[in-house]
Amino acid sequence: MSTEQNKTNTNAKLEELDVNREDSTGQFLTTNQGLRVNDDQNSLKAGPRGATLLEDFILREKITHFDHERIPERIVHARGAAAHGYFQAYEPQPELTKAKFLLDPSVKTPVFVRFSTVAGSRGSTDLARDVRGFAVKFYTEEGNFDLVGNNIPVFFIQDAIKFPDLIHAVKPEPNNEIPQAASAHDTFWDFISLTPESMHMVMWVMSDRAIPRSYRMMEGFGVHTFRLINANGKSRFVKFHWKPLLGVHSVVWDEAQLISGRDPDFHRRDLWDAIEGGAYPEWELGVQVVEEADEHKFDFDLLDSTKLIPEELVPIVRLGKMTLNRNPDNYFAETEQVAFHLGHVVPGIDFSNDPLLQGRLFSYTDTQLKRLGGPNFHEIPINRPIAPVHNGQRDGHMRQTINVGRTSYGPNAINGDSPAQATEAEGGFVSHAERIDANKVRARSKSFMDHYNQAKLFWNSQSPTEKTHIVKALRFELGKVVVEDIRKRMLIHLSQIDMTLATLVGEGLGLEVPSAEGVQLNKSVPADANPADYQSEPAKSTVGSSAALSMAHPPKKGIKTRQVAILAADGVDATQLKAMMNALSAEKAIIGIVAPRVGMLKTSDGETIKIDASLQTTASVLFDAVYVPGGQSSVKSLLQEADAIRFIHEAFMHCKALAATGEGVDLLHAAANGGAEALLSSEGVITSSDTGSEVPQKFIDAIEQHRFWSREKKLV
Ligand code: HDE
Repeated sequence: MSTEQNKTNTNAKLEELDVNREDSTGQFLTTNQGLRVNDDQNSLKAGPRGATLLEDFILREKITHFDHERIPERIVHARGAAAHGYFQAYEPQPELTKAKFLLDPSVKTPVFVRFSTVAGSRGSTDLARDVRGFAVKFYTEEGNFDLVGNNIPVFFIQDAIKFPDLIHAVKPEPNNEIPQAASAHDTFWDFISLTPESMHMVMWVMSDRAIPRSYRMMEGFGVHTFRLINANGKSRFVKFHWKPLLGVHSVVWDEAQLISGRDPDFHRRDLWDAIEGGAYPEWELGVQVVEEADEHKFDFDLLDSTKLIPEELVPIVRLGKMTLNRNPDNYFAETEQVAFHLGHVVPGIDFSNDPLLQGRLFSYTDTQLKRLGGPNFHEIPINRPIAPVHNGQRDGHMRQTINVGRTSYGPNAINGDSPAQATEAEGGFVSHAERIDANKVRARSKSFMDHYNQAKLFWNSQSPTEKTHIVKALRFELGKVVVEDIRKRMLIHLSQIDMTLATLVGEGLGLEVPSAEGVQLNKSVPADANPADYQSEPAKSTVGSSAALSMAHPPKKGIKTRQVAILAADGVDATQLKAMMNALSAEKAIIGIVAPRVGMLKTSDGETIKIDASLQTTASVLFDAVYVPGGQSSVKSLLQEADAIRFIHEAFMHCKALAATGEGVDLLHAAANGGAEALLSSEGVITSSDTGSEVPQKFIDAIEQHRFWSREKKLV
């Protein structure tokens, strides 16, 4: 596909997919051979009450296809949701890279992005406490570039050889396949408590980063150190970042658990609805750049995926913006069959020797062979590059391409030696010629042996609320662990990070923090090694903090796409309702009218409005804020509904913005369960006993704050 086509407003990949789209509207039903079907209700039988005949090729075709509808789910990241969009560079970056999609700001490079959880099966809940996958396929004119990252900048392990162990430990336990999509069980914490390199990542996973409010409000990270190479062959190390333009937000753990019951598709639906509603999610792509000469200037190793580069040391350079503006047509064909691979790179992007990255370079093609059933998965429409493909690879299961000609080898003279290798100047990929002078060893570099300092950096960087949530998460997770030794070992690790953290978690578990004296904390040690060589020092007392690691600091960015519930029943005060609805709509918030039943609602001035959900079909956890307008009969009906009381109570407990006007304030009183004074005077609760013309703006300002943590009891 030419650059010219990418410069137009069309999406070259979406157009290319057209050939594979099928639309049955107005068409006859056929078999897979195109034969029109006359009777799709009855199989062919020996008489109306007789046995079914083997001859029934239509029945057999239909049932056979059905029997084979499933493919293996991803071994990790099975649960996901995806969308199409494009990426556009801000400025040409020739000093950094020769990758063409970063050189021409007029080019819109098509992308397909899949977000996921890691541990759960395909049908599991979106709101599990887990890392989120953030995988982007760029369909560039030089071939596909996949940036297969997560929403957390570090990882649990340093070497790919430990990945199967980590995943076996976190997956449901093998004897009873319990628990689904949860790390709160013995085998996970058993492994973690013996693997101190995971401690930094554990701090992130126990933080609210692991329960995002929306895929649209998550950061993304390439995790590993990569290389960018410019046209002169100059290589620099980089870390990739995605920064969401809606800011970074999470839910609270109690809410996450309730959402899992109320709407396990919460994130999937949120992404879908936002795109359908034209609120296209956006992220900026950034890089932290490290000159090769500076490779060793940090007190951690750039090749160690359990470490991040604090933004205070290396700021992020924003390269461009990604916009997601189209939902897939078919979940299976696109979201399920998309096949990402770190090894899908374009000239100008290269790898570092991070041993985790190196292992991944093997794993992704290997897994697609099994999951998608053979070596031709690159021909599946969603995986097909928009750049032309020519090579001598042939045949295999489900081959689509009809390669013409006699040659499928090179060199050849019969076809003029085509397809020809490209020189570097012609866009041929040349691996960075890194100098290596080393012994072949199975070893872990000494520079990987600091396991606690960045865990402490993360802890130090959190706000008191965030710290409280980490402590509570650890109490929850370790509280679910049955084997007490595992809890104790974890407390020792936590004490190596921060004694306050360890003590607080210990209090929740009814345990004193045991001494680390003489304990071999790292069991991830080779048989012949001296365990002392694998031991990490406790975190230094001088570790500082990094503002970028906290979700509390980034500026708040409006209330666009925030979901606001308005609780109402017949007789709702029309003036108050309309004033609020107009104000919220002007800010592009999404309003849900929630009433005791579905159908239409009569307002005080006799108008009818559509109810979006009944109190039975929704819950406050599916909204960001709640408003109760006045209207005597409306509020009277709501007061009789336990679900309405609970709605308010839960929203308050989850620290959300609440507003009420006129008689609506009575519902807040009822929900306060005797503590009305405390509730009504809380931050983020806006009330007015009359029509409250100032309430809408105050409410909007409150929603923008996302949550009012002052309502929570702090532990730290
Ligand atoms: Fe993956 N990972 N991974 N991973 N990963 C897979 O590939 C693997 C790792 C990530 O939406 C699998 O197609 C190994 C880190 C995402 O389709 C598999 C190691 C990071 C996705 C695999 C890692 C990731 C995957 C399973 C340790 C963040 C979902 C299905 C060396 C930077 C992509 C598949 C999608 C998927 C292997 C570690 C991100 C088995 C061996 C670190 C976002 O190949």
